[in-house]
Amino acid sequence: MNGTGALLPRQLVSVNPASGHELGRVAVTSAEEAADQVAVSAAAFRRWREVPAPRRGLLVRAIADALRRDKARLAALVSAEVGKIRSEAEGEIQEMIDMADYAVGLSRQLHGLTLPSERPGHRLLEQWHPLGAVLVITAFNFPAAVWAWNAFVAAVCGDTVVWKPSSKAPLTAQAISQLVEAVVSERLAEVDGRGVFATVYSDEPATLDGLVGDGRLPLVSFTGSSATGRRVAVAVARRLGRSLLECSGNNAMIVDETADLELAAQALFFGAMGTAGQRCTSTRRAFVHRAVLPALEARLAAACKAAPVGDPTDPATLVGPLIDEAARQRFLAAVAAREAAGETRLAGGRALPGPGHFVTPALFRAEAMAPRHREEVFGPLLTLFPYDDFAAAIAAHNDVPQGLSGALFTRDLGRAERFLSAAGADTGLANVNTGTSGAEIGAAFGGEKDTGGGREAGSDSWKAYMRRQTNVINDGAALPLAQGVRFSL
Ligand code: UN1
Repeated sequence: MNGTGALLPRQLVSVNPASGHELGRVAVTSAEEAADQVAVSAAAFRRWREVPAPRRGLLVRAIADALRRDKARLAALVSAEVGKIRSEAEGEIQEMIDMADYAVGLSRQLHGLTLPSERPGHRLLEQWHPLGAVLVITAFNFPAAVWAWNAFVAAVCGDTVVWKPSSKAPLTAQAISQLVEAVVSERLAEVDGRGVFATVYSDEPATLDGLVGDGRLPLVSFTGSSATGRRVAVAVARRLGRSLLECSGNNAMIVDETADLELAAQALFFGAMGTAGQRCTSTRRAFVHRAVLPALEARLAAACKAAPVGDPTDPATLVGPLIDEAARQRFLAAVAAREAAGETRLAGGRALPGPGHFVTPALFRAEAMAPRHREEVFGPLLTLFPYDDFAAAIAAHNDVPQGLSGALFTRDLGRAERFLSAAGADTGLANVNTGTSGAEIGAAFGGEKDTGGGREAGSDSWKAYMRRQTNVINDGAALPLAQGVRFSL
């Protein structure tokens, strides 16, 4: 209550995880306002779906231009709000730009099919129509790019987008939303994009429940933990909506005895410690052939000990802070559990004093997988396991509930093929001689099992944002029925 007795809206407080300082606040969208926004987005959809797709692409192209102009400012904000080092924060805005460029091209390629009919004078078609207003829920670790994966594709497909960003990164979402709003109003004469993009800011479960249960949102795209993703999927399924899930990862790399160890070490170091280990594609487990384990272990331990941890705006820093104190405590608990279980700590795993939620990159060696290795840890932690048999290494690689990304370093062609075969990695992304994280947008991104099965970004991921319609056209003078059925007057 303020002095006049009126209720002030609650605010999301954005805190710089490196300094602990408040960066700013954003008013929480109430459940009623969120429902009103859905109504506005659903109404805007009815207009937007009739704008020709290549014209819709023009709006996304203008947004890409604005992002290019504003890249440095937005990257600085991502860095301040979620603690990414400068190069990764710039990479995140670049990922948005790449996605926008991709979507512009896609706006002229939303192709259907023609199929032969069994009936004389008939033709079968398949075409793709816009779906509706789409809810996009994103996480703190990619506070900008994951929205772009969804929003730009959805927009060229003729959908409108309601964004529910992470409550830990509201300022990034606000800056992007303002940039988009400015472009939409500048371009009104060219293309009417009013109501195509909207944002609701909330950390209130009732608002989230209201949105995911709202039948006016035919698709819910969710990025976050498997636990929350499961709840979202159930709520959306109850109303027979569609969900597109990008949930947890717990990714592994296999390094065999023929591998280029220097490249493998670099890929493991970036995969495990980059973004302070807070990617869903981060590498948490490495199965290393026993013959090369000592050499790789020494190389990685040295890298972890030398890794500059600290202020993400310092160009020398490689490992910034964890997002908040709760995240740091979870990381330290995972380290403690590994020590208690008798794993060998080769480097790091300690909290650093001072403001900010910093930890040193943790490297462990364990003899074999245990239940603790099947849970996702969101922080800079890598466990090395020795292996003797390649088939057993693939089995261990797959022996987790999650199924996002996997990697193999080898010079053996047969093993590379085996890893990518039906009996190989069970992950949505599987790489040879490159790491688990850092996917390009041109291909489909997503994973299996508890990761949720969704695919976003490139390839044919756009089909998730459209409805398929099968058409039969008869240009003949008769009405033959399929399967030879006779039924005439
Ligand atoms: C995520 O961590 O949520 O492949 C997405 C990558 C990035 C996307 C990660 N392009 O690591």
